[in-house]
Amino acid sequence: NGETNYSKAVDYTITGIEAGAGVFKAAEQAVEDYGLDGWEVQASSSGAMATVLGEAIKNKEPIIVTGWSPHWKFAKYDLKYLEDPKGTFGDEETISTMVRKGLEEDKPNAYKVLDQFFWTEEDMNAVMLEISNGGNPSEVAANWVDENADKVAEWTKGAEKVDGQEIELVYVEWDTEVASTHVVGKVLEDLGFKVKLTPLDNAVMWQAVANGEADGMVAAWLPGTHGDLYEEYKDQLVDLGANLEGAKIGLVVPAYMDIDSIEDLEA
Ligand code: PBE
Repeated sequence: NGETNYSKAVDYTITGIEAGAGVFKAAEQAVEDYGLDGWEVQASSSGAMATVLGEAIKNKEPIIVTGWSPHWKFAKYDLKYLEDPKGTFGDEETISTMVRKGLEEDKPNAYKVLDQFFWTEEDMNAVMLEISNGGNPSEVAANWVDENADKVAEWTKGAEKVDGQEIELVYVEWDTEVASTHVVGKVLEDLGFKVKLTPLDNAVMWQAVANGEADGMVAAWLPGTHGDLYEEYKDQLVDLGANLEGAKIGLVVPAYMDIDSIEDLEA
């Protein structure tokens, strides 16, 4: 049947991203949970995954990727999540902000902005799409901040200007996090901070905030995607809560594939 052909046609391979990503680990768990013996989740990078997905779609070929939303790929291509009746990928998630202990005392104005930072999937999509179309992340973020003064005013409410105080935000080079981190970074810069944005691997990002090497991050996907890292570090971090709601991870395929569920895949 068609499903068998799809499994064979993709060579029993799920096109993954960085091995440290939560969605990569969840995909490996799905292989186990759904008894997909002989399947492989191929480690790659978010950028390479997006390129391979684009090429497959251009050629109308089948492909299964580790996916997440918000993400510009849903605006650019007609895609769908495979149903996950066993719940391996979890339900709706929030993206949360985590800062180091002591930040509130050391840099109260930065703390205030990070605490108040909250936007919507639509906001994030606008920034992500422009970056995916070749925009420079800093420039795209600066334009968004200029054009959304009302929203930014909510985030900076009660925060005072500073004079060159340093602040370091860490992130992973996932499209979502490139967008959010550059926007928050720009807002802090406009307040007078000297902002450093440092891309790291996922586990290292969590560790850097937990041990106080970095000031904070806006890239914690919870409760599922980064649940293991949150458990490991939550006592060493200050959890400032959600900065975006309605995020999701899962296995994603082009809509032209006649398959609906992970259960339709065959070992
Ligand atoms: N992601 C994007 C990350 C979180 C943000 C879904 C690729 C992950 O899987 O860890």
